[in-house]
Amino acid sequence: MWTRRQFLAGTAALTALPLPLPAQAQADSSGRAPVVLEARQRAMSLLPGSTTPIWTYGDGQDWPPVLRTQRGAPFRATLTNRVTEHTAIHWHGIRLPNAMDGVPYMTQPPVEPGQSFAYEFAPPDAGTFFFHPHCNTVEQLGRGLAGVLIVEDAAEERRFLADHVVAIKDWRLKPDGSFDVFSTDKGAARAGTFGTVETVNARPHARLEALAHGWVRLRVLNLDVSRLVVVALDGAEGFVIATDGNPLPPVPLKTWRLGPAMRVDIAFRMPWHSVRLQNVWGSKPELLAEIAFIESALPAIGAMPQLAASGVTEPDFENAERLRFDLTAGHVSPELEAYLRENKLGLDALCLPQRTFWAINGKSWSGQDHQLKPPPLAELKLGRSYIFELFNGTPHPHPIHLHGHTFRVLRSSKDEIVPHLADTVLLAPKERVEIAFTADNPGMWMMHCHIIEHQETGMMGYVTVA
Ligand SMILES: [Cu+2]
Repeated sequence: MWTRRQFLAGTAALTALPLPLPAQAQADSSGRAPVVLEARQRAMSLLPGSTTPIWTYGDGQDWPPVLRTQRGAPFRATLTNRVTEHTAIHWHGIRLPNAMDGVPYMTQPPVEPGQSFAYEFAPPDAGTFFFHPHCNTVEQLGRGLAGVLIVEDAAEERRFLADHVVAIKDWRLKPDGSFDVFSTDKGAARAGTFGTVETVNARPHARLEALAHGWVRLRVLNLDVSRLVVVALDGAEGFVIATDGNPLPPVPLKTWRLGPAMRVDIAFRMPWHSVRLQNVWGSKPELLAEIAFIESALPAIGAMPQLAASGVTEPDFENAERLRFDLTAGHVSPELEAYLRENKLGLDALCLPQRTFWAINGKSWSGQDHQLKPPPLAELKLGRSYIFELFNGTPHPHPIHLHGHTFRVLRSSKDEIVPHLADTVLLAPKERVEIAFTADNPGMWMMHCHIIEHQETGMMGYVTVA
């Protein structure tokens, strides 16, 4: 299904794509070799004059690795673990069968060093997705274990002339290029422990190109474990065309907030001068990507390519059940205490029990792993629609991610919301947000903060759908 070159093409390539897709990308993958993903350590230069022993699924030259597949077609990938601890792959945002969701102990056994695990699913939605481990994530993702999964829709008639990945991720490095500690109590109990080296596509910023007058698509992904960015375009009129991979009618882009794990696809027509994608979160804009123009004979007319419609079922708002989830500071829940008592376990049976800083509905589920499973946050009925009312009662923002489902972000107590589909929603301090979805995917689905240290110190739970 994949040629080695396609897999290694990485992020820098200019994909000029009004052309038909290569035959192998359209073919059914059954009978073909699956994508080979080896999680292994490789040397990569992130700081001048030094190398860093990153963990990656790629070849260590380009980061992140980028896979492309077709909507509705079988996608197969074999993970082989060549690192020193167990791992797995969670396919973030993909509405897939529960057994393919990649949560160790919850949906599959952990993949021990030397072992392999075969993933297979047919992605039902086209768009910009990514994949990463769901165990000891602050370290495994911190070391670089992540990749981009682009799902294409063969029904989309016209493609963007330039289609670029812009992957934001910071690295916690010492001056010699080696990794610093991935988590600190100070960070975990507050807004997160931040990287020391900020990168886009593993460079200080991305340098991209596009033909003048052609339509450009930027697939912007926040793959960092902690950092929030607010993206804005300088030099062209941009449009938001997809959120977390899901299309929406183009909305003029002023600024767009991206918490960890969130994605936004931005379209613009390339002018005869360079365009800059910036992070305007701080006091002064920070360059994320510079898009240089290539002279062209393209006409200045022509409409923006349209994305194929989403296949997500609209919730039945009239009959939806409303459930409330409060995000707060944490403690060890009475249930967890009872479990420990019944099983004659000490607090040390919990991973890092002293580091339980966060909770959902008063329940903390902490630890780098999911071995000790509390009761679910909610038991959802298969086929029923739900409105989740999320409230952030803390002084820090939290991007909340629900597995296995794509929800509609309805309203916020703070901001005017552009209604959109998402798998992760960012809540500012004291913000109340409503999301709605149809619980149409059976299984046990994680719901957690994607500031990974918050997840691993308590802001994690799951819902069941049956
Ligand atoms: Cu959080």
